[in-house]
Amino acid sequence: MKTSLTSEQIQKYQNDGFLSYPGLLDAGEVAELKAAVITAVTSMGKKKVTGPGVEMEDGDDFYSKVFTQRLNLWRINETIKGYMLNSELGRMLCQLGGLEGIRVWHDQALIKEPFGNATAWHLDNPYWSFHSRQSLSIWIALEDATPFNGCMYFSPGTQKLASYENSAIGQNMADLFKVYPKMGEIDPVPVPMKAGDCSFHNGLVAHGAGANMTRGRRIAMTCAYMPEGSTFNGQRNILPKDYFESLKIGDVLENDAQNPLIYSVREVAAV
Ligand SMILES: O=C(O)CCC(=O)C(=O)O
Ligand SMILES: [Fe+2]
Repeated sequence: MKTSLTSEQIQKYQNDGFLSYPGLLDAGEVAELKAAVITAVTSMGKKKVTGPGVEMEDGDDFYSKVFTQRLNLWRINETIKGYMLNSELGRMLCQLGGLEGIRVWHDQALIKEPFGNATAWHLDNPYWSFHSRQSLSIWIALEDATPFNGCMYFSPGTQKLASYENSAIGQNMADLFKVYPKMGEIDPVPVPMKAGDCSFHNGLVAHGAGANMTRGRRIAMTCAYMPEGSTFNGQRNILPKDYFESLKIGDVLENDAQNPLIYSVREVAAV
């Protein structure tokens, strides 16, 4: 895995709220991670989130046909864990976000199946159980992602216009721009990728993806990360029932079994 960043790339991420990063994985790594993702997703059947305490299942509704979404695969597959919790990747995420430490929020395989629905414009962080202007995600293409099969699109700089209001990933592509009309005045940038390329995006940048107009699968492995020290905002999102019920608003989210710390400047300094 390539984990080096230039100062230009960091600057670009901070201005635009996203960064296209070619060549994260080589061909051997793509094959290894893709096989692991397919095995893990297949083993879950219709269950969406690994582990006890979160009973979410796929249906036949519009959202279920945006992508096959399976979360927290790192818990059931050592190969996926090795990539998503990689400390060098963690260091890179901290450089991008200007952070001192980073935890996994959740990973997710996002497979836009043949003829799958488009992913409406949305923000990520408002869905989650903490609010942060610096949360971020990696989106790794395990098959080529093109404008035909549903590659990602980002609207540069929109993270600066966002609060924590959101719109659902529903049937209307543009609902987000009813909440944030100024975001709708910015030209979106498509980010086609070869297998092994990735993007990074801020949890408050506007993004979406087109429909899959092909008969092949668009397979992506993604992971959302939470800045160390983030606090509970009262939303459950995918927290297990018992853990959710034990939390009070304002508590620091520092449960290593739920949200492992993958990199911290302080821990490196202490070694
Ligand atoms: O893969 C997609 O279609 C959307 C992905 C996304 O919204 C995300 O990774 O935050
Ligand atoms: Fe998203």
